[in-house]
Amino acid sequence: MKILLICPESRKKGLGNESIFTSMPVYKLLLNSFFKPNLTALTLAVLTPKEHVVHIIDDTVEIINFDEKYDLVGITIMTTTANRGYELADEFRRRNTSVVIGGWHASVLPEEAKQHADSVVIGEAENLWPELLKDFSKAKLKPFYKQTEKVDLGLVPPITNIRKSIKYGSFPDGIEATRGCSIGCKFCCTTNKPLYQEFRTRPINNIIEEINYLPSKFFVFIDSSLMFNPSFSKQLFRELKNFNKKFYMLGNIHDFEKDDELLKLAADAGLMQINLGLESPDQIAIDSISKKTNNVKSYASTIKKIHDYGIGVLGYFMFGFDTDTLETFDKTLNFANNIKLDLTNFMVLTPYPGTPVYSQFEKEDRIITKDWSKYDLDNVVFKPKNMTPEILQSETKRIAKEYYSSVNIMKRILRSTKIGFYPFLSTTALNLITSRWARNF
Ligand code: B12
Ligand code: SF4
Repeated sequence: MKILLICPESRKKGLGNESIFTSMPVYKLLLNSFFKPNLTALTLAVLTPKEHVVHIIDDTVEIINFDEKYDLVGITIMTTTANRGYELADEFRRRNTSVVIGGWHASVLPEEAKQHADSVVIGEAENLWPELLKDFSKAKLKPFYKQTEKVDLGLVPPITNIRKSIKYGSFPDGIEATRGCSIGCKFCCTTNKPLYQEFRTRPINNIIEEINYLPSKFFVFIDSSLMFNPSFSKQLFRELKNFNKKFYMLGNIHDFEKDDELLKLAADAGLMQINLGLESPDQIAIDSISKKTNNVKSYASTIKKIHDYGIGVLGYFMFGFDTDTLETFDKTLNFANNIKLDLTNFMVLTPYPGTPVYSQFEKEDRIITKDWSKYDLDNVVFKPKNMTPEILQSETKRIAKEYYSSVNIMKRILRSTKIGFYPFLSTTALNLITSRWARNF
């Protein structure tokens, strides 16, 4: 069979033409060197039995040729990419091509996804995708495939040559070392039990084998947090030390507070920037969303400590918690500057379907729109408690613009020269890229 896997892009509409910019050879060369399709598509590709041919299209940077004939099209959707995914699915089905939809959004709202697909995969696909392909080849495709047992991550095959053979995508090479999270922050999709929540680790040998095949020096650990099992992470970092790679990862700040060995091993392994969900400068807000790992009082000292090991720090903050007031905006801006983050993302609280926050807002009739394309952490889609949705939106934009003023960017770039060469490179590149987003926000 000839199978097409698509990663849709939420902001794209219509069937699309290549722009002058994206068709330029230099742009393609850049994409080819640094970016690949997301790990979801690569994982499904390696789970596909070898007798089938798999093509991957990253909708962010590629044009889909609907006239090319495929036996089956698989589309992965998050909430914000759901509408676009449905649009593409409808177009393929109009041309009599069967479509399967899976991913975070489809797993929570399978009946909705089914309106646009011949079959919907609910949950992780390691067991289900090969089974589905077998059924499809016998013309016995079921409407739904649901993961009922915990997936053993030893079943995730290492992604090897396929990264080199696949053209470009829109995301740096990703490596998955663990899956799931059991902290249970009320806004987070990993609370969607039992599909994604349970924390598991992959065999270190498989991860290392995968890293061996990475075409570029840079990669990202896409794990929700690579810190939930410190002894596993330490072992992984020890193994990584001789690879001469540089990487980003997500983590929880408390893990770095006291564990110097972890920091040292991470730095030696090539960690150039850690991304931390700091959420708010107010402990009361952190407590209200059950982020048990965060103690606001130790943010500044822990960030200093991470910097001392030559690692940059990106902090994520969210606006719109029920405890937030008009004062929260400037307070957060000053706080982000004072704790000397190298980069900050300011996001709007977003009630993703399947989360406790979604159930709460739904019950309180506070959801303003179910236009999923707006569920991108930039747009306000609910009624906040202590301000209007318009104020939440405009204040978030104002803070992002102030943080990314030219003067502030220069200060951060200069400061990062003291951390190390790679954190400086990363701080410079990401501040410039994110300032573009802040200007258009
Ligand atoms: C890497 C990543 C990205 C990358 C790449 C996107 C991607 N899909 O990989 C980038 C940076 C682009 C990104 C962006 C965003 N992301 Co993101 N991202 C992730 C992250 C960290 C890893 C995803 C991954 O590669 N997992 C590994 C693969 C193997 O697992 P998987 O995707 O779950 O797929 C498995 C199953 O779900 C299933 N499956 C999935 N799709 C399909 C399709 C078919 C056909 C089948 C059969 C099976 C199947 O099979 C796979 C194997 O078991 C996750 C959190 C996490 N730790 O998983 C968040 C996550 C997916 N992102 C999220 C969000 C909110 C966003 C943004 C909106 C944030 C923002 N504003 O920047 C944007 C939206 C981008 C856009 N506009 O299109 C949310 C999605 C929540 C939701 N309900 O939609 C998550 C879950 C984070 C979270 N905890 O809240 N993201
Ligand atoms: S710690 Fe991170 S991944 Fe885990 S529930 Fe909280 S926000 Fe989600």
